[in-house]
Amino acid sequence: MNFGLTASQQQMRDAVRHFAENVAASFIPQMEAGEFPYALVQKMADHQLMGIIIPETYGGTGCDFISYIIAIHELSKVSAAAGVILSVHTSVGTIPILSFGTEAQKQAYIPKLASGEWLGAFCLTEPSSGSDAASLKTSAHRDGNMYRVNGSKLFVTNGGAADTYIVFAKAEQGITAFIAEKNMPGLVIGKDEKKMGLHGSKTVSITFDDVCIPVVNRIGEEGDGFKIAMANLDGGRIGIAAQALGIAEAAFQYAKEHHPGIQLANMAASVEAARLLVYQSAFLRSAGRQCGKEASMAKLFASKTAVAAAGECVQQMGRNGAAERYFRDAKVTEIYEGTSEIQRIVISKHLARGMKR
Ligand code: COS
Repeated sequence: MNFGLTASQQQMRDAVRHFAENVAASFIPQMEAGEFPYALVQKMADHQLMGIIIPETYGGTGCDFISYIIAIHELSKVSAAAGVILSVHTSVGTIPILSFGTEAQKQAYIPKLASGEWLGAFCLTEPSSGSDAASLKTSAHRDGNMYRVNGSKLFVTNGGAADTYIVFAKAEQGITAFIAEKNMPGLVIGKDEKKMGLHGSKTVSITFDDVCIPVVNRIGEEGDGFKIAMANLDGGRIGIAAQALGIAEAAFQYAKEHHPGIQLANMAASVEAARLLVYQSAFLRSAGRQCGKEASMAKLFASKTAVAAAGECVQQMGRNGAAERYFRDAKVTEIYEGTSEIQRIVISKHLARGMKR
């Protein structure tokens, strides 16, 4: 593994760092007040971040997966909420179409998502199934050239702001993935969740009340949905690990500036270890190699490090400045896109199978 970044990856890092510090930072007060930052998403689009890993043929920026992870990492050092908006839009809102969609679906959706004209979201979790994703209850009944989709989804990041929703429902042959659009009759957006952190990032419930989704919007075959969800969550988990790394680094820097000293040594070592795990998993995914185990390890460790670093920061600083925000933002990285318990299950399944990279 090469530990250095290429010249273009370094350029990306410097450009996103500049954007985060000079543009994204100015939206923090608005986001902390609970407003979704539509104008920031537009600026992210203007800076070609919304299609960062989408090939240029579909209107994207054409960067590699490592550059995408750099972008989330740098954004999240300044605003973890901005980081998750980009991560969900890309990893689980857009990539399922790119990886598993038909050419017609790619032509219809990817250019709009890559340009940032449209925002993407992902609907897997339900009121009675979170970690046990396979037990979801939303149904999809084939009716001619349509599926009638009925059920409820919970904790949909970007929900309400998003134009497209990758939704998982049980059809005759098993869990199936579909592309739904926000204006489809019967797709009802619920109230914003009141969250302890990540203010400004939208989280809603969504009800599918007899939503007619055309068969041409089915991703893959009936029954392929679970594997599509899992395969995309591998990449999504690296994105959330990068977000957690950003929070951990920001908390560490903050503590270092205000209370430098030997008590920071453990935090420094953990942040460095998290960085290595995050970039190792990104390197594997970028190379098209198996990365399920490494993605889960990166998420497990980076989220734990973010919570510990932000906690230490509050221990030293109280709720002064950004310390409190880091603390509030860090916790969910141990919960969403698979809890830490789920990451341990995924890692142990890999260990049991003796799977190599
Ligand atoms: N990529 C591709 N396929 C995968 C995969 C991956 N990363 N992980 C599993 N699969 C496949 C398996 O190969 C298996 O296929 P076969 O039936 O052909 O052998 C199938 O999916 C079922 O896998 P597995 O037996 O591991 O599934 P389980 O139901 O036992 O458990 C867990 C899977 C618990 C790991 C899964 O339900 C999970 O990740 N849950 C958390 C969901 C989550 O992250 N929710 C957050 C929502 S996004 S906000």
